[in-house]
Order: sequence, then structure tokens, then C-alpha cells
Amino acid sequence: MNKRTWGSVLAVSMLAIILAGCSSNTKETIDSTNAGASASEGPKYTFRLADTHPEGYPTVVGDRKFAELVNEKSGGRIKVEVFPASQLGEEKAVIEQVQLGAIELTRVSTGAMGGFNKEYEVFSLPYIFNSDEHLWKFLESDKGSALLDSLESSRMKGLAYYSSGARNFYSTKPLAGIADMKGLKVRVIQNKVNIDLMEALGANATPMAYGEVFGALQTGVIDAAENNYPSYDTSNHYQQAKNLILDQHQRVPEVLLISKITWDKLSDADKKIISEAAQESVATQRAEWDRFEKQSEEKIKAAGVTITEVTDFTPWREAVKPVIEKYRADYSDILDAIKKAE
Ligand code: GTR
Repeated sequence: MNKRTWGSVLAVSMLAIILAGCSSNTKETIDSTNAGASASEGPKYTFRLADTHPEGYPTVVGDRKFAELVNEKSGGRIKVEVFPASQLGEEKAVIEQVQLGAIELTRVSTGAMGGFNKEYEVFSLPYIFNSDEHLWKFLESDKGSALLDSLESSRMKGLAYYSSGARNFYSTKPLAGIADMKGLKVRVIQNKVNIDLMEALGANATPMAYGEVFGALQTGVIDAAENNYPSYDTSNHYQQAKNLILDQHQRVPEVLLISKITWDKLSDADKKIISEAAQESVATQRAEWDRFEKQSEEKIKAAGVTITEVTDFTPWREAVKPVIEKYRADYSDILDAIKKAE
């Protein structure tokens, strides 16, 4: 190459660099000023979403729908990788990681959130919701949305609630009525309300991680635990604790969370993408919940579990009244909103 050719190569290259610079500046301007700009323009992210449940469980179906919608709405720019089956750790440890921003997203039980945000303990109060319909009317109310936002003080942001049905006790020992609860060692999700609840029923609360419950039932470290039909099924607890009583003591919804550290980094347009995708994934999760819950119920019945239906909830409601009374003053405004949603 002679000097002249070198000169033109240099000039063309410089022009290319200048143009590239201009176009990237233009992009940034569009991203930060115009939320309606093409969704595929802007920073690229890959977020991890942790869930304790196995693939195919209704919450994981919801997580995957959320990930698909985020991908679609961002033109492939924001990816959410779902890690089911506690691959990233048990709920309490995952929530701590989410607070630090080390894991960006998680789906957990609001029961597990009780230890991190006092307001969330309200969901563990017994018999405050009469049905799933009542629960959802509350979750979709202004107070329900305010509770999602209130997590910001705990370094997280709630994006959406998911269905989780009613929780029932199950034991390795006979469990045909409230009197059989006396003296049972019952595993609970760790929070203060659950400990008081077990005391009111004459049982002993043993808080432990979900993943340890099967082994603890097997070795007799605990006698009993409690959960909804799908968890009782997929955790295989029904193979160890074969006495189930349908007392429906709690309806503890699930919640999809994002780390506040992650949230604060996002542009308004990306916040909108994440929020809308979360809200839109709820319909899929709820439909899958209804289907899966019936399927689990049939499986449990066919597995030869002894199931006791509760026809009169009065003795249960009476026994746990002191728990509600103890917390009523702390949660009076939330409890009023729950009552209003009846
Ligand atoms: C399930 C819930 C899980 C976990 C589990 C538990 O119903 O979906 O997220 O909290 O209960 O009892 O630990």
C-alpha cells in the first residue's frame, strides 16, 4: 500500500469511528428520554430468578411466563434465567441475597417474608381470609398493592402476588381433629406469628428450611408440617406424613420480588417492562394453580393418605383467636382492609 492509500484507509476508519460514536449517543438519548423507543434499544441485562419449587410447579410456570414476557417486551435485551428447585439456596438465604443484589429476582412465600418485613407477617395470621376469592380481592386492592411497594424499606420491591391456596396440617401421627395437635412437633416457616399459632394449638413450633422437612419427618426430628396440596405432593412429604387434616388454617400468598439494588439501576422504560410482565404473568400462574391443585389432590387421595375433612371450623377459629388478638393492634389498618374485601 502506498502513502495515499494508507491516508484514505485512515480517513475512512476515522469517519466510521465518529459515526459510531454519534449513533451510540443518539441511542442513549432516545433510551433516557423516550419510553416509547424501540424496546430492543438500551442496556442488556441477564437476571437470575430463584424459586424453591421444582420445574412444572405452578409458581415456576408463573416465573417462566414472566421471563418469556420480559424477553418479548424488551426485544430480547433483558433475559431472566429461572433457577427452580432451590438451586440458588433455600428461601431465607435467597431473600438475603436479593437484598444484597447478588440474586436479582425471586419468588417466595409471603410467610418467609415475615422475618424480613413485619407487615408481611399479617399473611400468616390464621383464618383472616374466608376463600381464595376473598384473598385475591384484598391482594388486588390499594392496600394489597401498597404492601408490594412497602418492601422497598426492606431493600426489595414486590412485583406481583401468585396463588398458593390454603395450608393444612399433616402428621406422621394420627391427626383426626384439633385435639391431636397437642404436643406435636410441627415444622413451620420461620416467623413470629407461626410460633404463636402453634402455641395456641398446643403444638411445638420447629422453624426449618423447606428442603429439610422431608428428612426431618423421616428421622422423627419433627412429627408434622403444614402446607397446601401441591407442596405436600411435590415435596413428597405425603410419603412420610400420611395423616392430613383439611383445617385450612392459613392462606399465605406467594410474591415475586426484585432486588431494590437492581430496580434502582433500571430506566423508567425497563421498570415498566418488568412490572407489566410480572402483572401479566399472574393469570397464567393462577390458572395453572387451579389445575395443579386438583391434580395434586387426586394424587394424594390415590396414594392412600388418611384425609380428615373439617366440617366445623369453630373450635379451630376459637383456639387461635388469642393470636389474632395479640397482633390486631399492629395490623389494624391491614386487617380492616381485609375485612372490607370480604
Ligand atoms: C410453599 C411455598 C414455598 C415455601 C414452602 C414452605 O407453600 O410455595 O415458597 O415457602 O411453602 O413451607 O417453606
